[in-house]
Amino acid sequence: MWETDKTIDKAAQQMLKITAADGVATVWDRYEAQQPQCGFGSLGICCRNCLQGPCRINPFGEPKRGVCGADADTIVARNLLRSLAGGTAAHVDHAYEAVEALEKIATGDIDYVIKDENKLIATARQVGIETDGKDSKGVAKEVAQKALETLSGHEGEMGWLSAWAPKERVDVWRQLGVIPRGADREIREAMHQTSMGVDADPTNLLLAGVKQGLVDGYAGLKLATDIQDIIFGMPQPVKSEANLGVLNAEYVNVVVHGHVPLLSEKVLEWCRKLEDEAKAAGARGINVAGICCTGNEVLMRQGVPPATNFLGQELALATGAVDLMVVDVQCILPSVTNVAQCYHGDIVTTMPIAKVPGADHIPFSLEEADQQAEKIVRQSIESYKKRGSTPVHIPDERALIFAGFSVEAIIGALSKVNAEDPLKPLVDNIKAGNILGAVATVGCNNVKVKQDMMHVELVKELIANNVLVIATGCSAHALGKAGLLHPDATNNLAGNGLKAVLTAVGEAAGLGGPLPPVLHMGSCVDNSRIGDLLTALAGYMGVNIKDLPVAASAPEPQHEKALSIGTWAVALGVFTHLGLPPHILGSKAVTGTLTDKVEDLLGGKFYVESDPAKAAAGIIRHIKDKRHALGL
Ligand code: NFS
Ligand code: SF4
Repeated sequence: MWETDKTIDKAAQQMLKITAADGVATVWDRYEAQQPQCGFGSLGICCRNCLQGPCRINPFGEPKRGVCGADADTIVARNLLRSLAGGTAAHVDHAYEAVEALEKIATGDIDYVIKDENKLIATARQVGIETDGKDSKGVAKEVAQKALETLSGHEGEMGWLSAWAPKERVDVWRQLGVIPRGADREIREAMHQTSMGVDADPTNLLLAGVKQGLVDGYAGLKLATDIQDIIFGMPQPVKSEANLGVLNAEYVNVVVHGHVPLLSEKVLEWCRKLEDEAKAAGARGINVAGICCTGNEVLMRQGVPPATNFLGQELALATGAVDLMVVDVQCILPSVTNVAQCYHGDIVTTMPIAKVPGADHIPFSLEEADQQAEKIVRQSIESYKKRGSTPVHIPDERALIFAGFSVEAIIGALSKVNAEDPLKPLVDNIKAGNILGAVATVGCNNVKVKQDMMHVELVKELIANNVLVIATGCSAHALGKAGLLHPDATNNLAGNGLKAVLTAVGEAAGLGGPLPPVLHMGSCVDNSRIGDLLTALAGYMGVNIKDLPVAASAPEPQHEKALSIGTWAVALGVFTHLGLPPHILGSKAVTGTLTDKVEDLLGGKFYVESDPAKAAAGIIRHIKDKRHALGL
């Protein structure tokens, strides 16, 4: 039963037996081969930022300083800031692609359109653009211009932040001197600040880290979500299914993997257009499934079923049923080509910065998006024809899920209970204690944790204690596979207070039953929706975000992006749980600041706990403390 030590996902367990029998290495095997992992790296006390190194600090004795004189605190803080800049750069680059698309839509030379004019107008007004008497392309052009200033401005306060952040927060950040200018300038500055012989002051480095968190939140997450909503439409509740059982042997199976919906939306469009060609090739049609966050994007807006999350990507290929996996950027294991070679299926990379040896590269551009998507889908049909006698093992595992809970969709459901004052039923129930509080579970899988276990165990405990959960990213995938994005989970697992509220809202919204106990809000960039919801709730209750009975959790964080998102959450004043420590434990000063002292400055802090029951207890204790402070 070794496979149950690696994952709680039944489909993944079945596939692991197959890869083991076939002698195909997966992420779990490579993790084992890495043992023991380097203790210096784990503690964050190695530095290779200059050619006099690499240097490492002995946590138990000498040496206490690197060749240049940097001590453990400096090295840990510097490494953390570099990681934060890495995660932030990924989100900001993603946002840039969406902004570039909006700009080109406005000037009329690409095959994308504006699907949500209301969001365009609302966004324009919020960032201070006069919209009266202008057509939507004119407004789009100005919005794109403002967005570009947020990305590349060299002075002043970041526009997207000023437009959206609560005033109380802006004052706190301004006092600390952490309000960012343009994103590119701040990311560049973090790289400079951490280079040899620049900043040695851990406090100053950590404050720069907070600034990266704000860049991530506003120029990454929020900007990407706003522009993607404008181009692809606002998510509305959808039903779908999750897990490898969504693959279908009788269809051409196309898997979209990566992060930016500019590619996946086009591929989906062409899969629908070329159905007949697939049928002519002997298939029953084309079946599209998603992995990682681009999977969340097309789930939220199009109902495309998610096949699996981060740790399952190789296992999807091992089914032998994936005819083509097309990827853009982020969270793509370089091993996917090996696994595909052992089984079946083409791996197609599309971005100039994300190539994988052994994959086919079809460069994707906004100008030729249609031609390229068409080419990719045609290639998937050709690949299907070559499937031949490859054994196909699709685990019969799929769970029904509901997704698409944008803030607008949640308010829409609540307005069925109280049309005049939609937030009132939610807030009244929080005040009355039927809902104890709310927790956002976000982020990745990490091979160091049994796949999905932390997400699922933590959330079961929270909902049993009447905590409403909202989820994004690979956390939402994990919870979906485990049945927690379905109304049955409300009936079977939620505490009585939470169950009663979700039932009342679900019935008023015409679902004929409760809402799920976990509301799927989208991809990792959609964490901005959580920020919007918290801002709205705090505003409605007349308190600050840091006073709300809420928390965030990345139960199985893996990517640098998860650290940047977490830092933004802490900067907002949110108590933020991590199921694994980042590589900072080699500095007591840095660890102590992030898990304790920072609370006095920002109202939020990190809380690290690897046991799901203890983590739930810690989060619930925090929520109860906040309720108490509010007199609830
Ligand atoms: Ni978020 Fe998404 Fe998943 Fe983690 Fe990777 S897919 S952007 S980084 S692993 S949640
Ligand atoms: Fe060593 Fe300092 Fe160079 Fe880092 S910057 S490698 S600690 S000499």
